Amino acid sequence: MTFFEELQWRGLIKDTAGEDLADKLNGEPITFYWGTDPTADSLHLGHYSSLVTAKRLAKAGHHPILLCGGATGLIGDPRPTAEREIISKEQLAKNLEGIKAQVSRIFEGKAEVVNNYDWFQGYELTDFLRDVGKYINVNYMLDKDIIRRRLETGITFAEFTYTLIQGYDFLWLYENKGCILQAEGSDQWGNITTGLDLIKKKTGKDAYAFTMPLVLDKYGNKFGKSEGNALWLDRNKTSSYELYQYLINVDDEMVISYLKIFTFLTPEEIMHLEKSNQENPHLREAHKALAREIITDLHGEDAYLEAVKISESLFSGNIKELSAKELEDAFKGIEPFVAKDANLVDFLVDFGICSSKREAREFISNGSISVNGDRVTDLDYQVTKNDSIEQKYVVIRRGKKKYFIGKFQ
Ligand code: 545
Repeated sequence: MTFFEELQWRGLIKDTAGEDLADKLNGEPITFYWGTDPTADSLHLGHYSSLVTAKRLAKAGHHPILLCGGATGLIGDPRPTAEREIISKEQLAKNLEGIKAQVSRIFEGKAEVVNNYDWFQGYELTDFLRDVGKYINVNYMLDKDIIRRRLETGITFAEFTYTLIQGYDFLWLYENKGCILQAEGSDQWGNITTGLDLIKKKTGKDAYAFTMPLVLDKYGNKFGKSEGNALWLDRNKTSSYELYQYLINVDDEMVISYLKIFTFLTPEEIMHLEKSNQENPHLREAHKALAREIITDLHGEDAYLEAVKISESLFSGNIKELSAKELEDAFKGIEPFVAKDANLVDFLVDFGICSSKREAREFISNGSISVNGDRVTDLDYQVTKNDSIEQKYVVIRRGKKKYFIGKFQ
């Protein structure tokens, strides 16, 4: 397989520009770019699919430029549905720092990171209209998919102009950094073609581009959301454990396509996992590999091992192996109840774990209750702060799967 064939095999190629794109990607190192706007302080798993493709190109020897949109972020890329809220300059500056650090870390410091504000700052409006505006026909802009979809509900002049700014970025990078290719998610095709068009009109040359399809789950929803919330690449926003839980539970019929998109495992390794997924699905080798590869790339190996440890301890009931910090990660998003020393029966009723004393006694007697991982069948058992984890947390399990966490004052 050539490098380009491998990209196709992984399902990473949707739209393309440049007749000899495959030769360019298979050949000598080229300079390419990928961009993002600082609309949030972290990227999420959806964005990671295209970032990891950029990293794949870099690993194949091509030179990456990662663009953070200090200028484009001031305007906002039009969404197909409605106008964006404008973001304050302070917030943008904060987000920009977060994103810059994040993308540069994912590239292990080996990518060139640029900010388009550097070439837009002080660019006279009249110069911009002469240099760029004069080359792009409004009729052509109106024909772009996203803009067409906004015509009914309306679009401001600012958002309408956005594509010229991104288009100019490509031209600027082409002329100043020898950047000949742009790679993005497929929603960016309209902006990419503006850039290709400008480059052609101003230099007479053809540049290259490709987009990646949007990553979906088996129901056709965007990949990377858990109960409606995005899974962030920032460890402080989404813990390694949360990421692990999401990845280990992705749909069986999708896991192989995710391995192709998100990991650097070789085609042979992936085909081996595909076989395992078909023949021994209960081993979940493909899911484990997916979680291991993504979390290690994003958070490092230690974080991955910790996520596995939390998951296994919760699963097997070895709660006492976990530190207070690990418990906080495991129960993130769940407000612990305020625990007090008490007899277990009262404790279960007071904190809504059982609906009545009668039910509590029944659950305890039939072995359905464990405290910090130990099954308790003694009706006189006392729950105490002294027996809690790091003098802080008590974890009650009811039945096989229901967990409750309390925090002592
Ligand atoms: C700006 C100037 C350029 C080139 C690109 C841009 C950004 C581009 C855009 N990209 C998306 C984005 O999302 C917000 C991130 C939140 C922190 O809007 N106009 O900035 C996404 N992008 C990655 C992929 C994407 C795209 O960062 O390309 O398709 C998602 O997978 O939506 O000169």
